[in-house]
Amino acid sequence: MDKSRKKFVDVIDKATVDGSSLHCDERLFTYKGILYPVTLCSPETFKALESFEARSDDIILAGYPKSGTNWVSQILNDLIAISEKKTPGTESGVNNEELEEFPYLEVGDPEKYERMTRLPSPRFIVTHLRPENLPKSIFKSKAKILLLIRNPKDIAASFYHFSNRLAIFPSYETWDDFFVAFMTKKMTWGCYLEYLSKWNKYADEKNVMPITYEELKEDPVLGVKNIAAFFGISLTEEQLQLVVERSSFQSMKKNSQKTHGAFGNAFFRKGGVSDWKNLFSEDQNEKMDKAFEEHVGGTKLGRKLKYEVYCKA
Ligand code: PPS
Repeated sequence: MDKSRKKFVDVIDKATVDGSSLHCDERLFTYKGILYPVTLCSPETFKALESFEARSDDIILAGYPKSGTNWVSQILNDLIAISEKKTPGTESGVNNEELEEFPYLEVGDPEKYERMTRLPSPRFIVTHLRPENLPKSIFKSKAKILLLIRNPKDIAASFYHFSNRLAIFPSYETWDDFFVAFMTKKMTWGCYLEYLSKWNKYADEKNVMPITYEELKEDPVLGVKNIAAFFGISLTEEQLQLVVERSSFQSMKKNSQKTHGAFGNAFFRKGGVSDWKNLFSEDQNEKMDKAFEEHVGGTKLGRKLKYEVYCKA
């Protein structure tokens, strides 16, 4: 296993073992009206999170589950290594294992925020949370937030398969069962369309840069360049190519056992656009089209997702 990924792999392995001894109904709990996995989050950690102190140079990636957060984390980790004059992919290019924290802000024990005060800058933080559930200091500090979004039909398709692979989430007997849960807001980390609508309020802020999974997939070179520019990281042509190559779906899938452990395959399933076409019925398409319009039609994030291109049958 990649030494720098030990914490990540340990947390996922343990959560999966703990989750498999629980009935589906016992795998989630509600905090402030949103469902979270009991094996990863807790009310105590959420309480402690309120007093988390963000720094202005924290590098934050916000994305709903299945939007490609592991992909963009790989890109950002390499960019941070480059900004520190380290070579991505070498032992000297990774953080000290002792200091490592599970990168998702809301996952872990309540003491993690105290430990995070000892991490050197820049700290890399990922979160699936909606903006109103993030600690106030994140917005006050003006830390830069890369907001990753993906078309809702592929999010649903990806989440369905993932839920049935990892016992962290409830499993679903059929796609139809999952679709009902997705549309009736019974999803872990909350309803995706509401997530988009909440983040819309921040989409114009100077320190928030929205990016779509689909644009990154279409032109990864441009995507990585834009991300680097947003965080003020300069890159040579050679470094750019290295970051793009190391974050390709093929490279990440090939490395997944080392970086994500025994469940690596589940994190890197298809890595494409439009897999939803294999699952959605005509009626489900209509329901999603209508709900999308109601929640984010005509908004900045709604337009950025190019629903007509990526979500029309
Ligand atoms: S998680 O579990 O919520 O953190 O999942 P997340 O990483 O956010 O999203 C998983 C989906 O992203 C795809 N993926 C990629 N796509 C393109 N390129 C790269 N490098 C890449 N890495 C991960 C992954 O395969 C999941 O999408 P699906 O559609 O299920 O394949």
